[in-house]
Amino acid sequence: EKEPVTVLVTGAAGQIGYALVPMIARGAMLGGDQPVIIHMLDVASESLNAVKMELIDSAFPLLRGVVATTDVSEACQGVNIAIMAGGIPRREGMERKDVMSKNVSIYKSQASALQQHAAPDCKVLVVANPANTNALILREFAPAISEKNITCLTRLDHNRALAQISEKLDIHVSEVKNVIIWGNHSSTQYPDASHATVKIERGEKRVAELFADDDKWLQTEFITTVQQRGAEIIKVRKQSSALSAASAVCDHIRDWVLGTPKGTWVSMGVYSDGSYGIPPGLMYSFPVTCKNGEWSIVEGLKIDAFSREKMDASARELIEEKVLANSCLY
Ligand code: NAX
Repeated sequence: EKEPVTVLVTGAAGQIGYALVPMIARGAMLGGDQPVIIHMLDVASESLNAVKMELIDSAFPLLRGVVATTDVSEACQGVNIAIMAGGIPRREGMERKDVMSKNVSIYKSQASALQQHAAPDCKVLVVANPANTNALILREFAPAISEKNITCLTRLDHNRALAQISEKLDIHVSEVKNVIIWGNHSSTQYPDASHATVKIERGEKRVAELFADDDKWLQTEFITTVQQRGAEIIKVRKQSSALSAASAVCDHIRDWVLGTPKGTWVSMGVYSDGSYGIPPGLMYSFPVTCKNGEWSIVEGLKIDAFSREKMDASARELIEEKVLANSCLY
């Protein structure tokens, strides 16, 4: 039998945490043959303990241990994978920027704890908003963790983009691939379908070709629907997305650890190396493929003027967030 993998979930008493921990314990993240130990951190100790009780009561065969704690060092001890969903979320009517300073201080201190106590090759996924900038803060205060091991979640946006195309074309979502979310996990993100394809009888067809009669849709409604989907869920549900976010977290880690299927890329927020003219030193969502536990940015895609402008706009917002975050630090 495989050695258990230790997965940390911060904010585990929150909505995403509650949806996520059973998925991890069922093998949706690391596979049905991979035992796991789940470490849960939250400041809400009573509801956190209740989650632990429910995990125990579920009698998950793959679950080899549960730690529920309000102590950051204990939570980070020996973790192989860290899902950082803890923080102060954005509520209806709140701007992302309002929540910046609270989250910056959380990510600064949790970065140090991870660097000190986690496994040296721990893979980190930041979910809590502002996700890209929280990840950047984490990177800055955990210099011992390789920058290749710090990412943020844009897979939910990626999945939403696949879903919109599948709904519009009335085909199954598994037949659509290679959309891209560029940039920030915010309303400036650029959902790009210009390289996306759908499966047809013998091979693949470009999504853009299928929309030849309605090519405006891909450049207008598709983009705004994906960008605004989070806000739409909040409006209808009175709470932000949780089950789809948890599922996207599992997709992100599974593909990172086990690899992306041949010919398929996914979107991940990663440290920019300057690819596609995006300033190095930003956490920016790119198309990536994963192999042997490492992601690499898909290079060489053609970028037209329409895309360029949108990609740069999101980069500009991330630079502004970075400046704002730095001003919150001292
Ligand atoms: P909740 O408010 O339900 O849960 C957050 C949890 O974090 C709470 O239980 C809270 O007690 C805990 N917490 C607060 N401070 C903490 C600290 N210092 N250490 C540990 N835990 C702490 O929010 P939820 O809906 O679960 O969302 C979690 C985060 O994900 C939010 O920041 C949210 O904005 C973000 N999201 C990011 C998404 C993405 O695609 N990147 C999509 C979904 C989600 O909106």
